[in-house]
Amino acid sequence: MGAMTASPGRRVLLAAPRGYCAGVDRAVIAVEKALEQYGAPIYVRHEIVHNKYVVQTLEKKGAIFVERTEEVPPGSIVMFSAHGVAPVVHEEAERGRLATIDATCPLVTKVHKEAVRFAGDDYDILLIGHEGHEEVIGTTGEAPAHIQLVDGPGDVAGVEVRDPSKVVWLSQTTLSVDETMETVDALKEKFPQLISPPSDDICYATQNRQLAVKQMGEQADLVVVVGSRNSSNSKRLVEVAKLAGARASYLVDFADEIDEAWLEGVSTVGVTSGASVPEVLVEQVLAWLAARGFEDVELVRAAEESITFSLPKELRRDLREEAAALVAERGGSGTPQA
Ligand code: 0CM
Ligand code: SF4
Repeated sequence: MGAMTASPGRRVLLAAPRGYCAGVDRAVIAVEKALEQYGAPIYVRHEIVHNKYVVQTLEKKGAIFVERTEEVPPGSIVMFSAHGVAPVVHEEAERGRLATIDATCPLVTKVHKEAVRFAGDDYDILLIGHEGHEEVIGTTGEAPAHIQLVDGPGDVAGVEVRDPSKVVWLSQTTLSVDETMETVDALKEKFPQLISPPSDDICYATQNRQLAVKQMGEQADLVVVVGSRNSSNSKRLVEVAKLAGARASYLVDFADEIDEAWLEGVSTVGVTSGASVPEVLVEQVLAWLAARGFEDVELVRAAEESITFSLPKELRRDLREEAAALVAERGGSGTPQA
């Protein structure tokens, strides 16, 4: 190890697409814009996106991340993360006299709307997703009486519904496409009349990143995925890479987490990143690899992406004034709620 020039036979396959999706880009810019327009602090309920570096960088600029709405002092501005929130969280913010900015990805909002519609038609909704994930908590909160969570094929045996002719499945946006289809097949076997969501709930970005890593995994000995441990879509890339044939695959937040030992006997390294990962972190991984003889980089392109989302409309309002008015109207000392 440690050669400073390109070594014969050593190469890097770089996935495309990788990194930021439209929903993450929008959410991160929304925090930055809010800080510019209204000044610090801007509270953010939950990590705006599941990435350590993004959170640390925004904290330095004046964002304060909290897990519960009740932690935000009355009269403040609070932003909801890209993963979405349950309606009850909007009520908490109103009770807490907070001005809100909703950075929920429009593709998560789409799933919320599907849940509301099917619950309105009195369907039993089987939500495929990972227990405890913020997005699943938010979506379930739209219709808790109608939704039950199915966390993988292993959960199917325990699913009971009121009327097997009125059942629909929906899903978290950031799941493994293949594993979800396994779960759906098992559900269909149990409930032959199960209906599918009107359009894909697993978002375009999740699907495209998995397609690229699949192609890469067929050729790479090792696949390094840049992403944080709590990032569902990033973790799925590690699983997909291994299933596609990579001998090993690891998730790292930063280049310095890569272990030299992972390179033993490796000639092709695949590199990709989750939807919440800034490109600078990938560049650092590529530099780390280049310093060890992996200088040749080939792009593995699985799809082209051009989608963008407009910023949350609340950013057009004077939220400092609104927050102050909320406190003045209903009284409040500015101290946090119990
Ligand atoms: O949902 P996941 O854990 O993959 O979140 P993330 O912040 O890593 O990625 C972007 C999103 C959403 C919603
Ligand atoms: Fe939206 Fe998909 Fe990005 Fe999540 S991963 S923020 S659902 S585009």
